[in-house]
Amino acid sequence: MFVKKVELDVDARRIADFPKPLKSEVIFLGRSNVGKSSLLNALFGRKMAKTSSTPGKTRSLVFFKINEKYHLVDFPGYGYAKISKAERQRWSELIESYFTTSRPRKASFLLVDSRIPIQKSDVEAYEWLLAMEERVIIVSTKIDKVKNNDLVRKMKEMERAFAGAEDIIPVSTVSRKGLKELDSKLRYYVER
Ligand SMILES: Nc1nc2c(ncn2[C@@H]2O[C@H](COP(=O)(O)OP(=O)(O)OP(=O)(O)O)[C@@H](O)[C@H]2O)c(=O)[nH]1
Ligand SMILES: [Mg+2]
Repeated sequence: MFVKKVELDVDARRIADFPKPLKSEVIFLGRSNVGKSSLLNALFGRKMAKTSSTPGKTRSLVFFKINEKYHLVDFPGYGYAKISKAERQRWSELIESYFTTSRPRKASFLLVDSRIPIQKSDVEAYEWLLAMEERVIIVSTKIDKVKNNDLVRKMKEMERAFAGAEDIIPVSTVSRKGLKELDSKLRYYVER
């Protein structure tokens, strides 16, 4: 495992809360409930990020300090209809301000739910990241819920929808498939 030590550094609700940059940083984004916080916990080897079966659990930018020199950031999910307009506005301002601030970001891990069709919001998020010249790694989540044949087809769809991504990695935090590969990708990007 790449992560040897993890601490909650800052739970940022406003731009003023963002911590001082460390050596490097990678971020985890995706629709609400796609499994961002669960995946971080799997990479940490312990439950540090809050998870929930109801969407909209993560409501801030949660900066975890790992191995005393890097940040991994857990983002609030997009595409969740049930939050108030004001709250959604606050999240999108927070997320946009994150990208306008200078950070030592090495890569963005964009999580996409393998159980459902690729959503317009996923493609929009992907294109938005590409337009900002981000290195994007697509993580196809919850593959324990998808039959092998369907997964092969799904991966082809993702290759088309996310052409230009650095990589597409299928994972499950339940069966733990793909976690080893993801762990080594994380190390690669954080240390590059
Ligand atoms: N079957 C299955 N369920 C998963 C997997 N990963 C996460 N989940 C479940 O999906 C739900 C949402 O997980 P979270 O990790 O809280 O999702 P999130 O993307 O952080 O959600 P928000 O913070 O609301 O944006 C929880 O009920 C998890 O147990 C997986 O690999 N397989
Ligand atoms: Mg979360």
